[in-house]
Amino acid sequence: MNPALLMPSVTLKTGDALLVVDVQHDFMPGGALGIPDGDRIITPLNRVITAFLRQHLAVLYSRDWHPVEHCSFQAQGGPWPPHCVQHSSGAAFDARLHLAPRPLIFSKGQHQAEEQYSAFLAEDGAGHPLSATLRRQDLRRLFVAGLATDYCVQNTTLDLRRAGYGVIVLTDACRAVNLDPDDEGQALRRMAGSGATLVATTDLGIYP
Ligand code: VGL
Ligand code: ZN
Repeated sequence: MNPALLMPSVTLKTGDALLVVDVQHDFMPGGALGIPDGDRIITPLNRVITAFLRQHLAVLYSRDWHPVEHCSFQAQGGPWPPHCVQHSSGAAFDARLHLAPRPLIFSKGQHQAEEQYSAFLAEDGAGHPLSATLRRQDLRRLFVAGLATDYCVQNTTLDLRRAGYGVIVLTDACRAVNLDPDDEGQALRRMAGSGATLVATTDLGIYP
């Protein structure tokens, strides 16, 4: 039997987009809300970004983008230390992350009184949500990678699936906060249960 039938690799095609979730300084080890091994996603993620750009496929970026007194911060009664405050150095993309030549950037969590883990309705500077971009550019299948598996990656994936998009989660290019040690496993199970495909970047057929 053809081994390719046993181990199908995912091939990129028209209508695919890569969504790079919250690869920001504050989520890296040592950052305000540092995620264990968060920096280990950079190398595989950059390889995938390069492959998408080479094939002229869309690469979209979300960022957590909070006002100084955001409701998710502990001083306001929320669960998190202050992080990703708008225009702060901690909110900047990690310096090692490849940015597309004219990156499309969608911000979430900008409204003081709302937590927003999902990037699905995140807005660009002009207020247009990511969901409108997906529709306008006829993007039907999203490859999702970034931080954090148990928050933004999970919530975004579940929203995309509810809206009927194909989702492929790049597991080696994601890391979890794991407030509870099982959070990552639970997030992966929920995403798979929603119909998302979980694959490693090494299964993308983008390596020579
Ligand atoms: C996130 C925790 C707090 C995320 C955002 O984007 O995954 N996690 N704020
Ligand atoms: Zn946040």
